[in-house]
Amino acid sequence: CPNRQEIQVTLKQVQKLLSAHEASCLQSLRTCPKLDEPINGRKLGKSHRVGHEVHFLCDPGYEIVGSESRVCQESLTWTGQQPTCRGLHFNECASSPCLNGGTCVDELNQFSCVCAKGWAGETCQNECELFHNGPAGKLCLHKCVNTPGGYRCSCPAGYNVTRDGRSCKDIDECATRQNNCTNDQMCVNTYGGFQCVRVDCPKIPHATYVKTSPMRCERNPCPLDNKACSQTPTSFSYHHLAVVSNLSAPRVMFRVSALRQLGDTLRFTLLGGRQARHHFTVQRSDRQTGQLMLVNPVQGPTALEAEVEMSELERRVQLGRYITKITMFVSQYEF
Ligand SMILES: [Ca+2]
Repeated sequence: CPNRQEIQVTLKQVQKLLSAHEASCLQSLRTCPKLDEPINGRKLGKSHRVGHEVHFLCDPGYEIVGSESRVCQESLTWTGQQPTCRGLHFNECASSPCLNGGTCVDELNQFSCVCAKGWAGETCQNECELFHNGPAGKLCLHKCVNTPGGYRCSCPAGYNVTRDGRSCKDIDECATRQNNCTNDQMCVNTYGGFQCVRVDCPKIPHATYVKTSPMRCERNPCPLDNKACSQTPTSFSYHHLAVVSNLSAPRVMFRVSALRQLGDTLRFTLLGGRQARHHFTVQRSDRQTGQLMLVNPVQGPTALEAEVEMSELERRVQLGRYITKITMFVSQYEF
């Protein structure tokens, strides 16, 4: 008969065996979800237990797309992607990849396009449409024109395409004699064009004016006892500005200042009608200077006029009035 110690050893061994069996039994219960066979293919390996692997094969004439083998993981999910079997004679042209009337030619695992006249590129694409609002910004500042295999930018009349081929630069008609201004006119270059301007001195009762420079008129001396004459403006200055459309506001457009101050006070005022008041205001920037501010963006094409009056006073008595007329030519475009 075995003694008590021998029985205890045997029992321990049996216990060990049983727990190992239980563990492997439990492990075999842990499986991944069932996998389907691909259409036109087969699945090799039937076990869906953790750690086991299945393989996929495609029928002759088909190629596998996706994972060729997948393993059941501890998380009870399969590695990889469910594969499909794609016919070797898959038609790459099925998705109509050739644009703008191009003809698609199906080749092994690829396609090529025979483009219609005037188109080129891998898919006969229109570069203007493809890249017009790409991450690098607008392809062309103004307009994109599709060309075979590429594009070019075009600009409106009055502009040249810049060297980089994408932007537009105003042509200075005044500097290049591409203007038809007469001898008594002055040429003012504007964005996208030019203006011929002529300054005629104003005709005001009680005073006469004479042109002292192409853009300035000064009052002839008043008779000593003519108070009405001395109240009229001492001078008129004319200035022309060219700006693009929708210029951001507020911004300083022009400064008027006194070269030397005679009286004790200088006063700056905006003259003109409602239109001028809607777009402009006059502020003093220092003791001797007033500035014309644009307060609202202006949509072109248009021309705006503003008049700034500077008056000199000595103990509240007016010594002189100086009028500056500013004409602002606003372009049709924002460039
Ligand atoms: Ca111009």
